[in-house]
Amino acid sequence: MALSLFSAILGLYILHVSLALIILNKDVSTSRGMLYPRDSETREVRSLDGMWNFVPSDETNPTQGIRDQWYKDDLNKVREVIGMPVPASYNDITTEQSLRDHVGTVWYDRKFFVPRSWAKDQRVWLRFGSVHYEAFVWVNGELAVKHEMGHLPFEAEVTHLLKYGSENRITVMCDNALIQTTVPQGKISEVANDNGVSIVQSYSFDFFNYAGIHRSVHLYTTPKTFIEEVEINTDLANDNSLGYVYYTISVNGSAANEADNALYARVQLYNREGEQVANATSDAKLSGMLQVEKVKPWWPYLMHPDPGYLYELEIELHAANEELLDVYRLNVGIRTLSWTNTTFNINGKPVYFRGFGRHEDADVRGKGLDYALLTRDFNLLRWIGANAYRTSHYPYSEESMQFADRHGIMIIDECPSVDTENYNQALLGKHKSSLEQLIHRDRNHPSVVMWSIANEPRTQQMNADTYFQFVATFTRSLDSTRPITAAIAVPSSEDKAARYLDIVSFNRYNAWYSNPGRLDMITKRVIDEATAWHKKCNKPVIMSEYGADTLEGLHLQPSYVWSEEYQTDLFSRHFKAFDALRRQKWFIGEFVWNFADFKTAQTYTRVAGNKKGVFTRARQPKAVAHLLRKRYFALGREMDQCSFPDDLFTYIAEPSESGKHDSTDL
Ligand code: GCB
Repeated sequence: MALSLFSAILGLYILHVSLALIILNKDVSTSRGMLYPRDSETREVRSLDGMWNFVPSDETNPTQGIRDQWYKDDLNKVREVIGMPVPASYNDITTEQSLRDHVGTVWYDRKFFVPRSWAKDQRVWLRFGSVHYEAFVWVNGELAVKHEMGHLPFEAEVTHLLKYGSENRITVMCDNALIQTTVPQGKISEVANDNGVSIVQSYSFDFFNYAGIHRSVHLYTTPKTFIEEVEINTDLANDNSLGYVYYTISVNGSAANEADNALYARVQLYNREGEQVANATSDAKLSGMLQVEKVKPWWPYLMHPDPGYLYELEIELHAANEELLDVYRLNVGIRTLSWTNTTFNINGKPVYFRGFGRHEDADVRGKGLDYALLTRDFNLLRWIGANAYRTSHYPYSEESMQFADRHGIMIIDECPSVDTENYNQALLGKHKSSLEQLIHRDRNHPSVVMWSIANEPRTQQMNADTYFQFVATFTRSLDSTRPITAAIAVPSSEDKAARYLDIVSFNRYNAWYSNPGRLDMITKRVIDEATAWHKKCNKPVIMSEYGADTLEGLHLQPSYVWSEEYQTDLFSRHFKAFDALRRQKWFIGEFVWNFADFKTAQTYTRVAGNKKGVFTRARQPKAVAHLLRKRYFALGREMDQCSFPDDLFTYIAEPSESGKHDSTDL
């Protein structure tokens, strides 16, 4: 009897545990609208960037502001406020450790006017480029919108919340807490300190959990009936001389007069000179196709003399009586992507990626959008001859995606899932939602050539198989025109997820985390690991991270860990492996970790952050940058016949008799 009771309890326990481990593939809500705010003859955009009032909540009382309704009045009536720039992370703006490391909620508010003319016959929208991690927004004391997920935009119609003749107030509560069901994951605990306890946020990912209003805040108007979504797909034919632009438009609202509800769109495409090269009138479903003769395809940097060619698509929405309702313009690059189990092709031509993992990170502003920094970064990418980067480890600003389109830099677009583990139902829902929001935001960018569904997920763990099958299938269902990858760090023999990818990317730190100092233990290991991945999955393979922390100005000969010489030697041993792998054809790219030094959480392995940058945090080259530049241009010349910049080589001596075979002539 006792035994059977015991087995019954055991049975129930096993059932309970296995139920907890079952993950179901549930639907997630989909985002709407969110076109990048642009002025037009029917729309007006206003920026709310600038100085806002700011106050952190007490860490031990993060919901006090909600309970006490701080949003009902000016923040300076409830607490003493300080000035805080928007956009910026708040962490490094003051001199206070308590704000740098603050865990939980902080509050922002500011006042603004909207012109009286906005009251008439139109709608007003409030849009945030990103707030990390969770945001609650009130306008004049009323809740306007809530959003969870850093690095992605959100918006709400606020027409009914605004005062058109007097001053308005906007209040934002931002929560940076990361737990096991947020993307990315983290843990919050209470740890004893000298005076009691502290709330401590921990996370395993290797970048500082900057928070705040990271990107621009816009108010913009649309007509009552307006273009809410645009989806573009492109194709090429006749040896890339004929281009096709397929468009689908969604409308929000209906025409004033029922009879006029059969809306249609007139769509025109302009080249860089502003000449119209194609036009079309949509069908009643508001979709259609434009055909472009003598098309200029979108090519990556150094793959063509005129990379990043963009057309402008002008969309006019009309009522059946021809009344013009709305106008929206966006840039379009015409290109094709295709892939096999050994290649990745753009416009039918195989691509070899030479790029970087990066971060949105800078002194003082943290992850805040900064056009000066963005421009400098793209100048450096061009200087060094890179043709790609991965948005490790979260979506980057929409403005940076526009830069990438224009400069012909290919983007592996990553969602914010880093070090994913302890797979659970709530996490899956948010992970899928992050991809849905990302794809919705970025699907029209020609620069986006691949989706990365995770960085270093713990894919050896139980449930990783089902979990990633769901995530990959979901991603593909949203966009089948781009391949899917993930940057994996578990050994190929233990991984359970790569089979669901189209392209396998792996991260490995030979002669750094494993066998530090052993430059003689790189080349073969890289070749062996890439080969093992290809053998296991029969897919193209990328090395998505390799590198060494390097303290600028530290020179040691013979090379020694942390010195500029060591980083240079370590890269060179990787280049040797990559060249051997390139001969195998299925090896399609090399990505350095990292573009620039960046801030991390405090730990004894980091000296003021991660120093694996090829550039310093101030965006100046370390010694290795010059080596990498020579390689990236050499690869560009070998594969795409690009020319060398005049200053690629410095004069050393007269070339030898054999002239062209001088060792510097790669
Ligand atoms: C990795 C991670 C990256 C880290 C890097 C490092 O594998 O993907 O986020 O910063 O290693 O330097 O440890």
